[in-house]
Amino acid sequence: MPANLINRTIIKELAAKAAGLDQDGGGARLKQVVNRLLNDLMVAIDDLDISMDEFWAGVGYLGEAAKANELGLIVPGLALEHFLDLRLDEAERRAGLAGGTARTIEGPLYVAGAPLARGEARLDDGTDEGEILFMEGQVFDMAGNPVAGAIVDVWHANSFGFYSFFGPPQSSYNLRRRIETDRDGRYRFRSIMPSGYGCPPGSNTETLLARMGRHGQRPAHIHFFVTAPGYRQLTTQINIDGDKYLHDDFAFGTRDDLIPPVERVSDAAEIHKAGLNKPFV
Ligand code: MBD
Ligand code: FE
Repeated sequence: MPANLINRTIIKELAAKAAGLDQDGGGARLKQVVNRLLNDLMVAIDDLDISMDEFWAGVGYLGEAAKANELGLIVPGLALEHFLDLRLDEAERRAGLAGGTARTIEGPLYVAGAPLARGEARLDDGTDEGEILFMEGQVFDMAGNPVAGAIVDVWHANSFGFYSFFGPPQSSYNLRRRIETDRDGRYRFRSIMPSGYGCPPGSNTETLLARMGRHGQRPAHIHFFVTAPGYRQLTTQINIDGDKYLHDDFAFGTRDDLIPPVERVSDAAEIHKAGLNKPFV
Protein backbone atom coordinates (compact mmCIF):
# COMPACT_ATOMS: atom_id res chain seq x y z
CA MET A 1 0.00 0.00 0.00
CA PRO A 2 1.31 3.44 -0.82
CA ALA A 3 2.22 5.44 2.26
CA ASN A 4 3.74 8.87 2.62
CA LEU A 5 2.30 10.22 -0.60
CA ILE A 6 2.71 13.79 0.54
CA ASN A 7 5.87 15.66 1.37
CA ARG A 8 6.02 16.74 5.04
CA THR A 9 6.77 20.33 4.03
CA ILE A 10 3.56 20.47 2.05
CA ILE A 11 1.62 19.14 5.07
CA LYS A 12 3.28 21.71 7.29
CA GLU A 13 2.35 24.58 5.01
CA LEU A 14 -1.20 23.35 4.48
CA ALA A 15 -1.86 22.88 8.22
CA ALA A 16 -0.44 26.33 8.92
CA LYS A 17 -2.68 27.96 6.34
CA ALA A 18 -5.75 26.03 7.51
CA ALA A 19 -5.09 27.26 11.07
CA GLY A 20 -4.82 30.86 9.87
CA LEU A 21 -1.15 31.22 10.83
CA ASP A 22 -0.61 33.46 7.80
CA GLN A 23 -3.46 35.77 8.90
CA ASP A 24 -3.25 38.65 11.35
CA GLY A 25 -6.55 38.13 13.15
CA GLY A 26 -7.66 35.46 15.59
CA GLY A 27 -6.28 33.98 18.77
CA ALA A 28 -2.65 32.90 18.79
CA ARG A 29 -3.22 29.96 21.13
CA LEU A 30 -6.18 28.63 19.15
CA LYS A 31 -4.20 28.86 15.93
CA GLN A 32 -1.24 27.10 17.53
CA VAL A 33 -3.35 24.21 18.80
CA VAL A 34 -5.38 23.76 15.60
CA ASN A 35 -2.20 23.92 13.53
CA ARG A 36 -0.55 21.18 15.56
CA LEU A 37 -3.59 18.89 15.62
CA LEU A 38 -4.13 19.28 11.87
CA ASN A 39 -0.50 18.67 11.10
CA ASP A 40 -0.38 15.53 13.23
CA LEU A 41 -3.66 14.27 11.79
CA MET A 42 -2.48 14.78 8.21
CA VAL A 43 0.78 12.99 9.01
CA ALA A 44 -1.17 10.10 10.56
CA ILE A 45 -3.44 9.88 7.51
CA ASP A 46 -0.44 9.79 5.24
CA ASP A 47 1.60 7.36 7.34
CA LEU A 48 -1.29 4.94 7.79
CA ASP A 49 -2.71 5.46 4.30
CA ILE A 50 -6.13 6.17 5.80
CA SER A 51 -8.74 5.82 3.04
CA MET A 52 -11.63 8.16 2.24
CA ASP A 53 -14.03 5.56 3.65
CA GLU A 54 -12.07 5.18 6.83
CA PHE A 55 -11.73 8.91 7.27
CA TRP A 56 -15.45 9.64 6.85
CA ALA A 57 -16.35 6.66 9.02
CA GLY A 58 -14.31 8.30 11.77
CA VAL A 59 -15.95 11.69 11.28
CA GLY A 60 -19.38 10.06 11.20
CA TYR A 61 -18.56 8.11 14.32
CA LEU A 62 -17.59 11.21 16.27
CA GLY A 63 -20.70 13.02 15.02
CA GLU A 64 -22.94 10.18 16.19
CA ALA A 65 -21.19 10.04 19.52
CA ALA A 66 -21.60 13.80 19.98
CA LYS A 67 -25.29 13.62 19.03
CA ALA A 68 -25.77 10.89 21.63
CA ASN A 69 -23.91 13.01 24.21
CA GLU A 70 -21.19 10.38 24.50
CA LEU A 71 -18.00 12.35 23.99
CA GLY A 72 -17.61 12.50 27.76
CA LEU A 73 -17.60 8.70 27.79
CA ILE A 74 -15.21 8.17 24.90
CA VAL A 75 -12.62 10.54 26.34
CA PRO A 76 -12.06 8.49 29.52
CA GLY A 77 -12.50 5.27 27.52
CA LEU A 78 -9.50 6.22 25.40
CA ALA A 79 -7.45 6.99 28.53
CA LEU A 80 -7.35 10.70 27.68
CA GLU A 81 -8.93 11.88 30.93
CA HIS A 82 -6.46 9.79 32.92
CA PHE A 83 -3.65 11.14 30.77
CA LEU A 84 -4.66 14.70 31.69
CA ASP A 85 -4.47 13.61 35.34
CA LEU A 86 -0.97 12.21 34.85
CA ARG A 87 0.09 15.59 33.47
CA LEU A 88 -1.39 17.45 36.45
CA ASP A 89 0.36 15.03 38.83
CA GLU A 90 3.69 15.65 37.18
CA ALA A 91 3.19 19.42 37.01
CA GLU A 92 2.43 19.46 40.74
CA ARG A 93 5.41 17.25 41.48
CA ARG A 94 7.72 19.65 39.64
CA ALA A 95 6.16 22.62 41.45
CA GLY A 96 6.80 20.96 44.81
CA LEU A 97 3.06 20.55 45.37
CA ALA A 98 2.90 16.76 45.37
CA GLY A 99 1.29 14.86 48.24
CA GLY A 100 -2.08 14.28 49.79
CA THR A 101 -4.82 12.06 48.45
CA ALA A 102 -4.32 11.00 44.84
CA ARG A 103 -6.54 12.54 42.23
CA THR A 104 -8.40 10.59 39.62
CA ILE A 105 -10.84 11.28 36.82
CA GLU A 106 -14.18 13.09 37.21
CA GLY A 107 -16.00 11.18 34.49
CA PRO A 108 -19.09 12.45 32.68
CA LEU A 109 -21.78 11.90 35.32
CA TYR A 110 -21.35 14.69 37.87
CA VAL A 111 -24.33 16.96 38.49
CA ALA A 112 -23.83 20.24 40.36
CA GLY A 113 -26.18 21.48 43.06
CA ALA A 114 -26.64 18.37 45.21
CA PRO A 115 -28.33 18.97 48.59
CA LEU A 116 -25.96 20.38 51.19
CA ALA A 117 -25.67 18.74 54.62
CA ARG A 118 -23.52 19.45 57.64
CA GLY A 119 -21.13 16.80 58.89
CA GLU A 120 -23.16 13.83 57.81
CA ALA A 121 -25.74 12.80 55.24
CA ARG A 122 -27.78 9.92 53.98
CA LEU A 123 -27.29 9.67 50.22
CA ASP A 124 -29.83 7.02 49.23
CA ASP A 125 -33.58 7.65 49.08
CA GLY A 126 -34.42 4.33 50.73
CA THR A 127 -35.68 2.61 47.56
CA ASP A 128 -32.49 0.69 46.73
CA GLU A 129 -32.28 -2.68 48.42
CA GLY A 130 -28.54 -2.89 48.00
CA GLU A 131 -26.11 -3.50 50.82
CA ILE A 132 -26.02 -0.64 53.33
CA LEU A 133 -22.77 1.29 53.21
CA PHE A 134 -21.23 3.71 55.68
CA MET A 135 -18.21 5.82 54.93
CA GLU A 136 -16.41 8.39 56.99
CA GLY A 137 -13.32 10.43 56.52
CA GLN A 138 -11.42 13.53 57.40
CA VAL A 139 -10.14 16.37 55.26
CA PHE A 140 -6.61 17.62 55.93
CA ASP A 141 -4.58 20.40 54.41
CA MET A 142 -1.08 19.71 53.09
CA ALA A 143 0.41 20.50 56.50
CA GLY A 144 -1.77 17.83 58.09
CA ASN A 145 -4.25 20.17 59.78
CA PRO A 146 -7.96 19.24 59.65
CA VAL A 147 -9.99 21.52 57.40
CA ALA A 148 -13.34 22.52 58.90
CA GLY A 149 -16.04 23.75 56.52
CA ALA A 150 -14.66 21.93 53.49
CA ILE A 151 -17.28 20.70 51.05
CA VAL A 152 -17.17 17.00 50.21
CA ASP A 153 -19.33 16.63 47.10
CA VAL A 154 -19.98 12.92 46.70
CA TRP A 155 -21.78 10.98 43.97
CA HIS A 156 -22.05 7.34 42.97
CA ALA A 157 -24.11 4.74 41.11
CA ASN A 158 -26.91 2.65 42.59
CA SER A 159 -26.73 -1.11 43.13
CA PHE A 160 -27.43 -1.60 39.40
CA GLY A 161 -24.63 0.71 38.28
CA PHE A 162 -26.91 3.63 37.31
CA TYR A 163 -26.55 7.28 38.31
CA SER A 164 -29.43 9.65 39.05
CA PHE A 165 -30.09 12.06 36.14
CA PHE A 166 -28.72 9.44 33.73
CA GLY A 167 -30.23 6.13 32.69
CA PRO A 168 -33.38 4.71 34.29
CA PRO A 169 -35.17 7.40 36.35
CA GLN A 170 -34.29 7.82 40.01
CA SER A 171 -35.34 10.44 42.51
CA SER A 172 -33.66 13.81 42.03
CA TYR A 173 -30.09 13.87 43.39
CA ASN A 174 -30.34 10.29 44.62
CA LEU A 175 -26.85 9.18 45.72
CA ARG A 176 -25.52 12.74 45.41
CA ARG A 177 -24.81 15.04 48.36
CA ARG A 178 -22.55 17.85 49.43
CA ILE A 179 -21.34 17.39 52.99
CA GLU A 180 -19.67 20.20 54.88
CA THR A 181 -16.92 18.93 57.18
CA ASP A 182 -17.36 19.52 60.91
CA ARG A 183 -14.95 21.39 63.14
CA ASP A 184 -12.52 18.47 63.05
CA GLY A 185 -12.68 18.28 59.27
CA ARG A 186 -14.75 15.12 59.46
CA TYR A 187 -17.60 13.93 57.26
CA ARG A 188 -19.58 10.72 57.19
CA PHE A 189 -22.41 9.29 55.23
CA ARG A 190 -24.81 6.43 54.90
CA SER A 191 -25.67 5.10 51.46
CA ILE A 192 -25.98 1.83 49.56
CA MET A 193 -23.13 -0.08 47.97
CA PRO A 194 -22.73 0.94 44.32
CA SER A 195 -22.22 -1.50 41.50
CA GLY A 196 -19.72 -0.84 38.76
CA TYR A 197 -20.76 1.23 35.78
CA GLY A 198 -20.94 -0.23 32.29
CA CYS A 199 -21.11 1.77 29.06
CA PRO A 200 -24.66 1.42 27.70
CA PRO A 201 -24.83 -1.76 25.58
CA GLY A 202 -25.01 -0.81 21.91
CA SER A 203 -23.81 2.74 22.57
CA ASN A 204 -21.18 4.27 20.30
CA THR A 205 -18.58 3.94 23.03
CA GLU A 206 -19.34 0.34 23.86
CA THR A 207 -19.33 -0.54 20.16
CA LEU A 208 -15.99 1.16 19.55
CA LEU A 209 -14.41 -0.54 22.56
CA ALA A 210 -15.77 -3.94 21.49
CA ARG A 211 -14.29 -3.44 18.04
CA MET A 212 -10.91 -3.03 19.72
CA GLY A 213 -11.44 -6.15 21.80
CA ARG A 214 -12.12 -4.11 24.93
CA HIS A 215 -15.00 -3.92 27.41
CA GLY A 216 -16.68 -0.80 28.79
CA GLN A 217 -16.86 -1.71 32.47
CA ARG A 218 -15.72 0.18 35.55
CA PRO A 219 -15.24 -1.29 39.02
CA ALA A 220 -17.64 -0.05 41.72
CA HIS A 221 -16.54 3.40 42.81
CA ILE A 222 -17.56 6.56 44.65
CA HIS A 223 -16.67 10.01 43.31
CA PHE A 224 -15.57 13.05 45.31
CA PHE A 225 -14.86 16.71 44.79
CA VAL A 226 -13.28 18.21 47.89
CA THR A 227 -13.22 22.01 47.99
CA ALA A 228 -12.48 24.70 50.55
CA PRO A 229 -11.84 28.42 50.17
CA GLY A 230 -8.18 29.11 49.49
CA TYR A 231 -7.37 25.52 48.53
CA ARG A 232 -6.98 23.67 45.26
CA GLN A 233 -9.86 21.35 44.42
CA LEU A 234 -9.34 17.63 44.80
CA THR A 235 -11.18 15.47 42.26
CA THR A 236 -10.98 11.82 43.20
CA GLN A 237 -12.75 8.50 43.67
CA ILE A 238 -12.48 5.43 45.81
CA ASN A 239 -12.87 1.95 44.41
CA ILE A 240 -14.57 -0.89 46.21
CA ASP A 241 -11.99 -3.56 46.98
CA GLY A 242 -12.71 -7.02 45.62
CA ASP A 243 -14.55 -5.82 42.50
CA LYS A 244 -13.93 -7.99 39.45
CA TYR A 245 -12.89 -4.92 37.43
CA LEU A 246 -10.80 -3.30 40.20
CA HIS A 247 -7.65 -3.32 38.05
CA ASP A 248 -9.41 -3.55 34.69
CA ASP A 249 -11.22 -0.20 34.51
CA PHE A 250 -12.17 0.88 30.98
CA ALA A 251 -11.60 4.50 32.07
CA PHE A 252 -8.18 3.90 33.72
CA GLY A 253 -9.29 5.59 36.95
CA THR A 254 -8.13 3.04 39.54
CA ARG A 255 -5.14 4.03 41.65
CA ASP A 256 -3.55 1.90 44.35
CA ASP A 257 -3.95 4.64 46.98
CA LEU A 258 -7.67 4.85 46.33
CA ILE A 259 -8.78 1.38 47.44
CA PRO A 260 -9.72 1.76 51.11
CA PRO A 261 -10.43 -1.24 53.31
CA VAL A 262 -14.06 -2.36 53.27
CA GLU A 263 -15.28 -3.97 56.44
CA ARG A 264 -18.41 -6.12 56.26
CA VAL A 265 -20.44 -6.49 59.44
CA SER A 266 -23.51 -8.63 59.94
CA ASP A 267 -24.24 -7.58 63.50
CA ALA A 268 -26.20 -4.34 63.77
CA ALA A 269 -24.75 -3.83 67.26
CA GLU A 270 -21.30 -3.40 65.75
CA ILE A 271 -22.64 -0.65 63.53
CA HIS A 272 -24.30 0.91 66.54
CA LYS A 273 -21.07 0.80 68.51
CA ALA A 274 -19.35 2.63 65.71
CA GLY A 275 -22.06 5.29 66.06
CA LEU A 276 -22.99 4.95 62.42
CA ASN A 277 -26.61 3.92 62.50
CA LYS A 278 -28.37 6.93 63.94
CA PRO A 279 -30.89 8.53 61.64
CA PHE A 280 -29.32 10.41 58.79
CA VAL A 281 -30.95 13.33 57.03
C1 MBD B 1 -18.52 6.64 35.12
O1 MBD B 1 -19.30 6.42 36.20
C2 MBD B 1 -17.31 7.16 35.33
O2 MBD B 1 -16.97 7.43 36.58
C3 MBD B 1 -16.44 7.40 34.26
C4 MBD B 1 -15.10 7.92 34.49
C5 MBD B 1 -16.84 7.11 32.99
C6 MBD B 1 -18.07 6.58 32.78
C7 MBD B 1 -18.91 6.35 33.83
FE1 FE C 1 -18.54 7.06 37.94
